Amino acid sequence: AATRSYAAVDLGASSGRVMVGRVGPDALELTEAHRFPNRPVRVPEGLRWDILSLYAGVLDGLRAAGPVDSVGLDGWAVDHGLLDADGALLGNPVHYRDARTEGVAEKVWASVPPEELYAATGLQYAPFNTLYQLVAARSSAVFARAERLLLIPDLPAYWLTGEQGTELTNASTTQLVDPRTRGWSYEVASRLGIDLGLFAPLRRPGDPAGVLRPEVLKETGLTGPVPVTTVASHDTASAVAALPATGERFAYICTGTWSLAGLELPAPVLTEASRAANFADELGLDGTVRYLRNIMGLWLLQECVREWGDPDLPTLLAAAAEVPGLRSVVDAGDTAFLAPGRMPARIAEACRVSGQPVPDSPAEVTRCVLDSLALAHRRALSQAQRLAGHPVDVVHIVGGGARNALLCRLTADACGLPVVAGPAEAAALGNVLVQARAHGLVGDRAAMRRLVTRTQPLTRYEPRGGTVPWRDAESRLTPP
Ligand code: LFR
Repeated sequence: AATRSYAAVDLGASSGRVMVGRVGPDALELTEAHRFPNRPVRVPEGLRWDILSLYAGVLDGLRAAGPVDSVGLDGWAVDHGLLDADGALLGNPVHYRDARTEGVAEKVWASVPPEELYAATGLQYAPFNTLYQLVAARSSAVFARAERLLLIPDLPAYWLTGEQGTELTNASTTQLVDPRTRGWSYEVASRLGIDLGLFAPLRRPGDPAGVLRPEVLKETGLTGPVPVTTVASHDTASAVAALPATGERFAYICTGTWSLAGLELPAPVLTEASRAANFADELGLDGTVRYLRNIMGLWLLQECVREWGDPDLPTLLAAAAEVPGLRSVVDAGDTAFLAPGRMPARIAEACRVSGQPVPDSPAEVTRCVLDSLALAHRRALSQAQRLAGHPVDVVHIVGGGARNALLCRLTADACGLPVVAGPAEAAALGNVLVQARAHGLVGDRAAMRRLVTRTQPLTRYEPRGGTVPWRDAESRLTPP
Protein backbone atom coordinates (compact mmCIF):
# COMPACT_ATOMS: atom_id res chain seq x y z
CA ALA A 1 0.00 0.00 0.00
CA ALA A 2 1.04 3.62 -0.54
CA THR A 3 3.15 5.36 2.04
CA ARG A 4 3.64 9.10 2.33
CA SER A 5 6.43 11.18 3.84
CA TYR A 6 5.99 14.16 6.11
CA ALA A 7 8.64 16.49 7.48
CA ALA A 8 8.17 17.40 11.15
CA VAL A 9 10.05 20.48 12.34
CA ASP A 10 10.21 20.24 16.14
CA LEU A 11 11.84 23.13 18.01
CA GLY A 12 12.78 22.41 21.61
CA ALA A 13 14.44 24.60 24.23
CA SER A 14 17.80 22.83 23.91
CA SER A 15 17.69 21.51 20.33
CA GLY A 16 15.68 21.64 17.15
CA ARG A 17 15.19 18.81 14.68
CA VAL A 18 13.69 17.98 11.36
CA MET A 19 12.34 14.43 11.30
CA VAL A 20 10.88 12.54 8.39
CA GLY A 21 7.86 10.38 9.14
CA ARG A 22 6.82 7.68 6.70
CA VAL A 23 3.19 6.77 7.18
CA GLY A 24 1.21 3.92 5.66
CA PRO A 25 -2.00 2.12 6.64
CA ASP A 26 -0.07 0.04 9.15
CA ALA A 27 3.31 1.78 9.25
CA LEU A 28 4.83 4.69 11.08
CA GLU A 29 8.55 5.18 10.82
CA LEU A 30 10.49 8.20 12.00
CA THR A 31 14.01 9.10 10.91
CA GLU A 32 16.10 12.10 11.85
CA ALA A 33 17.08 14.29 8.90
CA HIS A 34 18.88 16.96 10.90
CA ARG A 35 19.37 18.02 14.51
CA PHE A 36 20.79 21.37 15.57
CA PRO A 37 21.50 22.98 18.93
CA ASN A 38 19.29 25.74 20.31
CA ARG A 39 21.53 27.94 22.39
CA PRO A 40 19.96 30.97 24.08
CA VAL A 41 22.26 33.99 24.05
CA ARG A 42 22.73 36.49 26.87
CA VAL A 43 23.20 40.04 25.57
CA PRO A 44 23.21 43.26 27.63
CA GLU A 45 19.43 43.63 27.31
CA GLY A 46 18.73 40.09 28.51
CA LEU A 47 18.32 36.45 27.46
CA ARG A 48 17.36 35.99 23.81
CA TRP A 49 16.62 33.18 21.33
CA ASP A 50 18.81 32.95 18.24
CA ILE A 51 15.82 32.46 15.95
CA LEU A 52 17.71 33.01 12.69
CA SER A 53 20.11 30.19 13.50
CA LEU A 54 17.09 28.00 14.26
CA TYR A 55 15.55 28.94 10.92
CA ALA A 56 18.83 28.10 9.18
CA GLY A 57 18.60 24.70 10.92
CA VAL A 58 15.06 24.29 9.58
CA LEU A 59 16.21 25.00 6.01
CA ASP A 60 19.19 22.62 6.37
CA GLY A 61 16.79 20.02 7.73
CA LEU A 62 14.33 20.36 4.86
CA ARG A 63 17.22 20.01 2.39
CA ALA A 64 18.39 16.86 4.21
CA ALA A 65 14.84 15.49 4.39
CA GLY A 66 14.42 15.35 0.61
CA PRO A 67 11.04 15.04 -1.13
CA VAL A 68 8.09 15.15 1.29
CA ASP A 69 4.32 15.40 0.86
CA SER A 70 3.95 18.14 3.47
CA VAL A 71 5.76 20.02 6.25
CA GLY A 72 4.53 20.75 9.80
CA LEU A 73 6.09 22.87 12.55
CA ASP A 74 5.83 22.61 16.34
CA GLY A 75 7.86 24.16 19.14
CA TRP A 76 7.90 25.42 22.67
CA ALA A 77 5.12 27.66 23.91
CA VAL A 78 4.53 31.23 25.13
CA ASP A 79 7.44 32.94 23.33
CA HIS A 80 7.06 34.96 20.15
CA GLY A 81 8.60 37.34 17.65
CA LEU A 82 7.30 40.82 16.86
CA LEU A 83 7.05 42.08 13.28
CA ASP A 84 6.87 45.64 11.99
CA ALA A 85 4.38 46.97 9.43
CA ASP A 86 6.49 45.52 6.60
CA GLY A 87 6.47 42.06 8.19
CA ALA A 88 10.14 42.31 9.22
CA LEU A 89 11.26 40.76 12.52
CA LEU A 90 11.88 43.33 15.28
CA GLY A 91 14.82 41.92 17.23
CA ASN A 92 15.41 38.50 18.72
CA PRO A 93 12.53 36.82 20.55
CA VAL A 94 12.87 37.14 24.32
CA HIS A 95 13.52 33.89 26.22
CA TYR A 96 10.83 32.87 28.70
CA ARG A 97 13.57 32.56 31.35
CA ASP A 98 14.46 36.23 30.93
CA ALA A 99 14.03 38.36 34.05
CA ARG A 100 11.79 40.98 32.42
CA THR A 101 8.60 39.48 33.86
CA GLU A 102 9.75 39.78 37.49
CA GLY A 103 7.08 41.60 39.47
CA VAL A 104 4.78 41.95 36.45
CA ALA A 105 2.14 39.50 37.65
CA GLU A 106 1.35 41.69 40.66
CA LYS A 107 0.70 44.63 38.32
CA VAL A 108 -1.61 42.51 36.16
CA TRP A 109 -3.47 41.18 39.19
CA ALA A 110 -4.18 44.75 40.31
CA SER A 111 -6.34 45.11 37.15
CA VAL A 112 -7.60 41.53 36.85
CA PRO A 113 -7.46 39.51 40.10
CA PRO A 114 -5.87 36.06 39.74
CA GLU A 115 -9.20 34.34 40.46
CA GLU A 116 -10.86 36.12 37.55
CA LEU A 117 -7.89 35.51 35.28
CA TYR A 118 -8.08 31.79 35.99
CA ALA A 119 -11.85 31.58 35.57
CA ALA A 120 -11.51 33.25 32.16
CA THR A 121 -8.39 31.56 30.78
CA GLY A 122 -7.78 28.42 32.88
CA LEU A 123 -4.06 28.99 32.65
CA GLN A 124 -1.69 28.26 35.53
CA TYR A 125 0.36 31.06 37.01
CA ALA A 126 3.80 31.09 35.45
CA PRO A 127 5.73 34.34 35.25
CA PHE A 128 6.45 33.75 31.57
CA ASN A 129 2.90 33.34 30.22
CA THR A 130 2.67 35.47 27.07
CA LEU A 131 0.21 37.75 28.85
CA TYR A 132 2.81 38.80 31.45
CA GLN A 133 5.50 39.08 28.77
CA LEU A 134 3.31 41.47 26.79
CA VAL A 135 2.58 43.62 29.81
CA ALA A 136 6.32 43.69 30.58
CA ALA A 137 7.09 44.74 26.99
CA ARG A 138 4.31 47.29 26.61
CA SER A 139 6.38 50.43 27.06
CA SER A 140 9.46 49.26 25.13
CA ALA A 141 10.60 50.97 21.91
CA VAL A 142 10.32 47.73 19.96
CA PHE A 143 6.75 47.17 21.08
CA ALA A 144 5.74 50.62 19.85
CA ARG A 145 6.69 49.54 16.32
CA ALA A 146 5.13 46.07 16.53
CA GLU A 147 2.19 45.41 14.22
CA ARG A 148 2.13 41.63 14.48
CA LEU A 149 3.04 38.94 16.98
CA LEU A 150 3.85 35.39 15.85
CA LEU A 151 4.34 32.53 18.29
CA ILE A 152 7.63 30.61 17.91
CA PRO A 153 6.53 27.82 15.52
CA ASP A 154 4.30 30.23 13.56
CA LEU A 155 7.30 32.49 12.86
CA PRO A 156 9.42 30.09 10.74
CA ALA A 157 6.12 28.88 9.20
CA TYR A 158 5.63 32.47 8.02
CA TRP A 159 9.17 32.67 6.64
CA LEU A 160 8.66 29.39 4.77
CA THR A 161 5.28 30.30 3.26
CA GLY A 162 4.75 34.06 3.47
CA GLU A 163 1.49 33.35 5.36
CA GLN A 164 0.72 34.33 8.96
CA GLY A 165 -1.46 32.49 11.44
CA THR A 166 -1.81 31.76 15.16
CA GLU A 167 -2.18 28.08 15.91
CA LEU A 168 -4.80 27.37 18.56
CA THR A 169 -3.13 24.82 20.89
CA ASN A 170 -0.15 27.13 21.26
CA ALA A 171 -2.39 30.22 21.52
CA SER A 172 -3.91 28.57 24.59
CA THR A 173 -0.59 29.12 26.42
CA THR A 174 -0.77 32.90 25.96
CA GLN A 175 -3.38 33.26 28.74
CA LEU A 176 -5.53 35.17 26.25
CA VAL A 177 -7.71 32.24 25.17
CA ASP A 178 -10.91 31.02 26.80
CA PRO A 179 -10.68 27.20 27.03
CA ARG A 180 -14.48 26.87 26.98
CA THR A 181 -15.08 28.74 23.72
CA ARG A 182 -11.63 27.87 22.28
CA GLY A 183 -11.46 31.45 21.07
CA TRP A 184 -9.85 34.69 22.30
CA SER A 185 -10.73 36.03 25.71
CA TYR A 186 -11.67 39.55 24.58
CA GLU A 187 -12.53 40.69 28.06
CA VAL A 188 -9.18 39.84 29.65
CA ALA A 189 -7.35 41.42 26.71
CA SER A 190 -9.32 44.64 26.84
CA ARG A 191 -9.05 45.02 30.61
CA LEU A 192 -5.27 44.77 30.29
CA GLY A 193 -5.05 46.99 27.22
CA ILE A 194 -3.72 44.19 24.99
CA ASP A 195 -4.62 44.61 21.34
CA LEU A 196 -5.66 41.18 20.04
CA GLY A 197 -5.20 42.58 16.52
CA LEU A 198 -1.48 41.95 17.10
CA PHE A 199 -2.20 38.24 16.63
CA ALA A 200 -2.67 36.72 13.20
CA PRO A 201 -5.98 34.87 12.67
CA LEU A 202 -6.41 31.62 14.59
CA ARG A 203 -5.89 28.35 12.74
CA ARG A 204 -6.42 24.80 13.90
CA PRO A 205 -4.44 21.57 13.56
CA GLY A 206 -5.13 20.14 10.12
CA ASP A 207 -5.73 23.53 8.47
CA PRO A 208 -3.63 24.31 5.40
CA ALA A 209 -0.87 26.82 6.19
CA GLY A 210 0.37 27.71 2.71
CA VAL A 211 3.07 26.27 0.46
CA LEU A 212 6.85 26.65 0.52
CA ARG A 213 7.86 29.89 -1.22
CA PRO A 214 9.82 29.59 -4.51
CA GLU A 215 12.99 30.92 -2.80
CA VAL A 216 12.65 28.25 -0.10
CA LEU A 217 12.27 25.54 -2.74
CA LYS A 218 15.41 26.79 -4.46
CA GLU A 219 17.37 26.91 -1.21
CA THR A 220 16.30 23.45 -0.07
CA GLY A 221 16.42 21.75 -3.47
CA LEU A 222 12.78 20.63 -3.11
CA THR A 223 10.32 20.52 -5.98
CA GLY A 224 7.02 22.32 -5.44
CA PRO A 225 4.32 22.58 -4.61
CA VAL A 226 5.11 21.50 -1.02
CA PRO A 227 2.20 22.27 1.32
CA VAL A 228 2.73 23.32 4.93
CA THR A 229 0.07 21.84 7.19
CA THR A 230 -0.94 23.27 10.56
CA VAL A 231 -0.24 20.73 13.31
CA ALA A 232 -0.78 20.97 17.07
CA SER A 233 2.07 23.48 17.09
CA HIS A 234 2.62 23.53 20.85
CA ASP A 235 5.21 20.75 21.22
CA THR A 236 3.44 19.40 24.30
CA ALA A 237 0.12 19.22 22.40
CA SER A 238 1.83 17.30 19.58
CA ALA A 239 3.39 14.91 22.12
CA VAL A 240 0.04 14.27 23.82
CA ALA A 241 -1.54 13.63 20.41
CA ALA A 242 0.96 10.77 19.90
CA LEU A 243 0.55 9.03 23.27
CA PRO A 244 0.33 5.25 22.87
CA ALA A 245 -2.82 5.38 24.97
CA THR A 246 -5.94 3.29 24.75
CA GLY A 247 -9.20 4.26 26.44
CA GLU A 248 -9.46 7.25 28.75
CA ARG A 249 -7.99 6.14 32.06
CA PHE A 250 -4.45 7.36 31.45
CA ALA A 251 -2.18 10.13 32.67
CA TYR A 252 0.89 11.42 30.86
CA ILE A 253 4.18 13.11 31.59
CA CYS A 254 5.86 14.86 28.68
CA THR A 255 9.47 15.01 29.72
CA GLY A 256 12.27 17.10 28.34
CA THR A 257 13.53 20.42 29.56
CA TRP A 258 10.15 20.51 31.35
CA SER A 259 7.96 17.78 32.82
CA LEU A 260 4.35 18.45 31.88
CA ALA A 261 2.25 16.10 33.97
CA GLY A 262 -1.49 15.71 33.60
CA LEU A 263 -4.60 14.35 31.94
CA GLU A 264 -6.55 14.66 28.70
CA LEU A 265 -10.07 15.92 29.42
CA PRO A 266 -13.12 16.77 27.32
CA ALA A 267 -13.65 20.09 29.16
CA PRO A 268 -11.61 22.49 31.29
CA VAL A 269 -11.51 22.43 35.10
CA LEU A 270 -11.79 26.06 36.24
CA THR A 271 -12.50 25.63 39.94
CA GLU A 272 -10.86 27.68 42.66
CA ALA A 273 -9.24 24.48 44.02
CA SER A 274 -7.70 23.89 40.61
CA ARG A 275 -6.35 27.45 40.52
CA ALA A 276 -4.91 27.10 44.01
CA ALA A 277 -3.13 23.90 42.90
CA ASN A 278 -1.82 25.78 39.82
CA PHE A 279 -3.08 23.47 37.09
CA ALA A 280 -3.33 24.66 33.50
CA ASP A 281 -6.15 23.97 31.06
CA GLU A 282 -4.23 24.10 27.81
CA LEU A 283 -5.90 23.08 24.56
CA GLY A 284 -5.02 19.90 22.70
CA LEU A 285 -5.90 18.26 19.43
CA ASP A 286 -9.62 18.25 18.49
CA GLY A 287 -10.63 20.67 21.22
CA THR A 288 -9.44 18.41 24.05
CA VAL A 289 -8.08 19.96 27.24
CA ARG A 290 -4.56 19.22 28.43
CA TYR A 291 -5.06 19.53 32.16
CA LEU A 292 -1.49 19.67 33.43
CA ARG A 293 1.12 21.14 35.70
CA ASN A 294 4.53 22.51 34.71
CA ILE A 295 7.32 20.82 36.68
CA MET A 296 10.93 22.01 36.28
CA GLY A 297 11.86 18.76 34.53
CA LEU A 298 15.27 17.66 33.31
CA TRP A 299 16.26 21.32 33.19
CA LEU A 300 17.42 20.78 36.79
CA LEU A 301 19.81 18.06 35.66
CA GLN A 302 20.84 19.80 32.41
CA GLU A 303 21.88 22.86 34.39
CA CYS A 304 23.88 20.74 36.88
CA VAL A 305 25.59 18.83 34.10
CA ARG A 306 26.52 22.14 32.43
CA GLU A 307 28.04 23.34 35.71
CA TRP A 308 30.01 20.08 36.10
CA GLY A 309 31.56 20.47 32.64
CA ASP A 310 29.44 17.91 30.77
CA PRO A 311 30.36 14.53 32.31
CA ASP A 312 29.20 11.34 30.57
CA LEU A 313 25.45 11.08 31.26
CA PRO A 314 25.00 7.26 31.27
CA THR A 315 27.86 6.94 33.78
CA LEU A 316 26.34 9.64 35.97
CA LEU A 317 22.88 8.01 35.88
CA ALA A 318 24.36 4.59 36.70
CA ALA A 319 26.12 6.10 39.73
CA ALA A 320 22.90 7.89 40.78
CA ALA A 321 21.03 4.57 40.67
CA GLU A 322 23.46 3.26 43.37
CA VAL A 323 22.86 6.21 45.73
CA PRO A 324 20.26 5.42 48.45
CA GLY A 325 16.91 6.92 47.41
CA LEU A 326 14.87 9.73 48.97
CA ARG A 327 17.61 11.04 51.27
CA SER A 328 16.80 14.61 50.22
CA VAL A 329 14.16 16.06 47.94
CA VAL A 330 13.43 19.54 46.65
CA ASP A 331 10.20 21.01 45.28
CA ALA A 332 10.65 20.48 41.54
CA GLY A 333 7.60 22.65 40.90
CA ASP A 334 9.22 25.71 42.47
CA THR A 335 9.78 28.63 40.05
CA ALA A 336 12.85 29.45 42.15
CA PHE A 337 14.62 26.97 39.83
CA LEU A 338 13.51 28.75 36.64
CA ALA A 339 16.55 30.93 35.96
CA PRO A 340 19.79 29.43 34.65
CA GLY A 341 23.04 29.14 36.63
CA ARG A 342 24.58 27.69 39.82
CA MET A 343 22.06 24.84 39.91
CA PRO A 344 23.96 22.36 42.16
CA ALA A 345 24.42 25.11 44.75
CA ARG A 346 20.76 26.15 44.58
CA ILE A 347 19.65 22.53 45.04
CA ALA A 348 22.03 22.08 47.98
CA GLU A 349 20.69 25.28 49.54
CA ALA A 350 17.06 24.09 49.21
CA CYS A 351 17.99 20.83 50.98
CA ARG A 352 19.79 22.67 53.75
CA VAL A 353 16.91 25.11 54.35
CA SER A 354 14.42 22.22 54.63
CA GLY A 355 16.67 20.44 57.15
CA GLN A 356 17.65 17.51 54.93
CA PRO A 357 21.09 16.02 54.20
CA VAL A 358 22.91 18.17 51.62
CA PRO A 359 23.79 16.14 48.50
CA ASP A 360 27.41 16.57 47.60
CA SER A 361 28.80 14.44 44.75
CA PRO A 362 27.34 14.72 41.24
CA ALA A 363 25.80 11.25 41.72
CA GLU A 364 24.08 12.38 44.95
CA VAL A 365 22.80 15.60 43.39
CA THR A 366 21.56 13.66 40.35
CA ARG A 367 19.71 11.22 42.60
CA CYS A 368 18.17 14.11 44.52
CA VAL A 369 16.97 15.66 41.24
CA LEU A 370 15.46 12.41 39.92
CA ASP A 371 13.80 11.56 43.24
CA SER A 372 12.42 15.10 43.36
CA LEU A 373 11.07 14.87 39.81
CA ALA A 374 9.41 11.52 40.53
CA LEU A 375 7.89 13.00 43.68
CA ALA A 376 6.60 16.04 41.75
CA HIS A 377 5.15 13.69 39.10
CA ARG A 378 3.37 11.79 41.87
CA ARG A 379 2.01 14.92 43.45
CA ALA A 380 0.79 16.42 40.15
CA LEU A 381 -0.90 13.26 38.93
CA SER A 382 -2.66 12.47 42.19
CA GLN A 383 -3.92 16.06 42.49
CA ALA A 384 -5.00 16.16 38.84
CA GLN A 385 -7.04 12.97 39.22
CA ARG A 386 -8.72 14.33 42.32
CA LEU A 387 -9.42 17.83 40.96
CA ALA A 388 -10.76 16.53 37.65
CA GLY A 389 -12.57 13.50 39.10
CA HIS A 390 -10.78 11.42 36.47
CA PRO A 391 -8.99 8.31 37.82
CA VAL A 392 -6.25 6.58 35.81
CA ASP A 393 -4.63 3.12 35.64
CA VAL A 394 -1.45 3.93 33.75
CA VAL A 395 1.08 6.73 33.28
CA HIS A 396 2.61 7.39 29.85
CA ILE A 397 6.05 8.97 29.85
CA VAL A 398 7.00 10.47 26.48
CA GLY A 399 9.78 12.81 25.37
CA GLY A 400 13.50 12.64 26.12
CA GLY A 401 12.96 11.45 29.70
CA ALA A 402 11.38 8.22 28.39
CA ARG A 403 14.99 7.14 27.68
CA ASN A 404 15.96 7.76 31.32
CA ALA A 405 15.23 4.35 32.89
CA LEU A 406 15.93 5.54 36.43
CA LEU A 407 13.47 8.44 36.11
CA CYS A 408 10.79 6.13 34.66
CA ARG A 409 11.30 3.48 37.36
CA LEU A 410 11.21 6.07 40.18
CA THR A 411 8.07 7.65 38.70
CA ALA A 412 6.30 4.26 38.61
CA ASP A 413 7.30 3.65 42.24
CA ALA A 414 6.28 7.14 43.37
CA CYS A 415 2.88 7.06 41.62
CA GLY A 416 2.19 3.44 42.52
CA LEU A 417 1.11 2.96 38.90
CA PRO A 418 2.61 1.20 35.89
CA VAL A 419 4.59 3.51 33.62
CA VAL A 420 4.69 2.94 29.86
CA ALA A 421 7.75 4.79 28.55
CA GLY A 422 8.04 5.97 24.96
CA PRO A 423 8.09 7.19 22.34
CA ALA A 424 10.90 9.66 23.06
CA GLU A 425 10.16 11.62 19.88
CA ALA A 426 6.45 11.91 20.65
CA ALA A 427 6.23 15.58 19.60
CA ALA A 428 7.62 14.83 16.14
CA LEU A 429 5.33 11.79 15.82
CA GLY A 430 2.27 13.83 16.77
CA ASN A 431 3.33 16.44 14.23
CA VAL A 432 3.65 13.77 11.49
CA LEU A 433 0.36 12.08 12.41
CA VAL A 434 -1.70 15.27 12.30
CA GLN A 435 -0.32 15.94 8.82
CA ALA A 436 -1.10 12.37 7.76
CA ARG A 437 -4.61 12.69 9.14
CA ALA A 438 -5.19 15.99 7.33
CA HIS A 439 -4.18 14.25 4.10
CA GLY A 440 -6.53 11.33 4.71
CA LEU A 441 -3.94 8.70 5.62
CA VAL A 442 -5.05 7.97 9.19
CA GLY A 443 -8.42 8.10 10.89
CA ASP A 444 -9.32 9.80 14.14
CA ARG A 445 -7.25 10.51 17.26
CA ALA A 446 -7.79 6.97 18.56
CA ALA A 447 -6.56 5.53 15.26
CA MET A 448 -3.46 7.76 15.43
CA ARG A 449 -2.70 6.44 18.91
CA ARG A 450 -3.31 2.83 17.89
CA LEU A 451 -0.76 3.29 15.11
CA VAL A 452 1.80 4.60 17.63
CA THR A 453 1.10 1.69 20.00
CA ARG A 454 1.49 -0.89 17.23
CA THR A 455 4.65 0.53 15.66
CA GLN A 456 6.81 2.18 18.35
CA PRO A 457 8.99 0.38 20.90
CA LEU A 458 7.66 0.92 24.43
CA THR A 459 9.03 -0.08 27.85
CA ARG A 460 6.81 -0.93 30.80
CA TYR A 461 7.82 -0.31 34.44
CA GLU A 462 5.73 -1.88 37.20
CA PRO A 463 5.60 -0.01 40.55
CA ARG A 464 7.61 -1.59 43.36
CA GLY A 465 7.95 -1.18 47.09
CA GLY A 466 4.73 0.67 47.97
CA THR A 467 4.24 4.43 48.09
CA VAL A 468 4.72 4.99 51.84
CA PRO A 469 8.34 6.28 51.53
CA TRP A 470 7.13 8.73 48.88
CA ARG A 471 4.32 9.97 51.07
CA ASP A 472 6.85 10.52 53.84
CA ALA A 473 9.19 12.38 51.50
CA GLU A 474 6.30 14.53 50.35
CA SER A 475 5.67 15.66 53.89
CA ARG A 476 9.19 17.15 53.99
CA LEU A 477 8.19 19.72 51.35
CA THR A 478 5.88 22.61 51.99
CA PRO A 479 2.47 22.08 50.38
CA PRO A 480 2.03 23.76 46.95
C1 LFR B 1 7.79 22.34 26.61
C2 LFR B 1 7.06 23.65 26.71
C3 LFR B 1 6.04 23.65 27.81
C4 LFR B 1 5.93 25.12 28.10
C5 LFR B 1 7.37 25.51 28.07
C6 LFR B 1 7.66 26.94 27.80
O1 LFR B 1 8.75 22.37 25.61
O2 LFR B 1 6.44 23.99 25.48
O3 LFR B 1 4.82 23.03 27.48
O4 LFR B 1 5.29 25.42 29.30
O5 LFR B 1 7.95 24.68 27.05
O6 LFR B 1 7.25 27.30 26.52
